[in-house]
Amino acid sequence: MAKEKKKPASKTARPADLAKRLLARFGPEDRVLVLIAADPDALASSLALKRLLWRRVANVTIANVNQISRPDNLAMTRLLNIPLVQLNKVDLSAFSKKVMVDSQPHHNTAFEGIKVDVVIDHHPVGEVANNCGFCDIRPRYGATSSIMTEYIRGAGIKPSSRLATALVYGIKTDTYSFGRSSQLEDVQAFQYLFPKANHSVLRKIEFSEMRLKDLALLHLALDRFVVRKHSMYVHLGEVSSPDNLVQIADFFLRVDSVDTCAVSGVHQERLVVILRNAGYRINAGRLAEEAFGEFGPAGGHKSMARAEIPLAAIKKICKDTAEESLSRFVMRRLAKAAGPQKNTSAKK
Ligand SMILES: [Mn+2]
Repeated sequence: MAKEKKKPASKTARPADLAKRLLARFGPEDRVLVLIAADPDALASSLALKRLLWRRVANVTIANVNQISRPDNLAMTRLLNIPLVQLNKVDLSAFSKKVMVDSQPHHNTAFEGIKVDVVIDHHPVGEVANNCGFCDIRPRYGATSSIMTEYIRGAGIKPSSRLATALVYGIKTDTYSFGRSSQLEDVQAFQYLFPKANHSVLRKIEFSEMRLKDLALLHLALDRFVVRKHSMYVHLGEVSSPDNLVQIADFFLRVDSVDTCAVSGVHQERLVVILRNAGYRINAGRLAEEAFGEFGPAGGHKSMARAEIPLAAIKKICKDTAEESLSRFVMRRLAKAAGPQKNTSAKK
């Protein structure tokens, strides 16, 4: 009986056996704490674990270490009714078992010193995780949601549409809709879950890109934008977070005739420029570097780039830091940087 304890959760074990071994670690008296760093994959995985333990333990509490701020994550927790508590408000001694999904103890300083009994994850294996009683880490997988789907199926559970929706979104998010780091197992889990998901809820979660308070800035952007051929630009003045500039840039790319866009604003004495590009001709990273590299950190890749210029660095060029001066500065630098690219290809 004792020999079974040390055995690591094998990657080749059958899902049914694995599920059995996982569930054998819990008893009806257990008060279980599930620790997560809340993102769609972690949220879905915690919901799956809660389902696996349903009627097998006294209770399950899901605690997130981070503050959720992304609109899609907020919509997901609200619409799928995922009960969460903040980890720093939790009395750890009130729980007899601690489980970590989609994370490992070394991922977050807030996890330090917490002895976990079970870890199920898909990130590269860290040392601490190996010391826990039941450890199933499969770095090959694109999402922990895919692993959890195997547990659900292995345990003979038919997932509710709420759980299926969560897991589908978890897999989609972590694999960038199978654009990268996905495996056959992720596809198989997705295929199984897809018909069971609620697609209008799923679409609503995916479309949740803004908070209500962000609409004021969108209003300003729609009021001010300029279009030149297939490019769009707007300067938004002082913003509370550069993330707001990203939202507007992503929104502009929804316009069919717009391939490239730039959105700028001021945050903490820095002029932040966000570039987005979906066309073939332009390389956003190179454009950012050429236009703004001499003033501050600037770069990125073909489709996304950003520059952060200390306002002090452009003092000599801009006569002041009024919105109009900054807007003109960004437009001029971008036009100049984009110019020679066209010429070199035409010279040939
Ligand atoms: Mn994940």
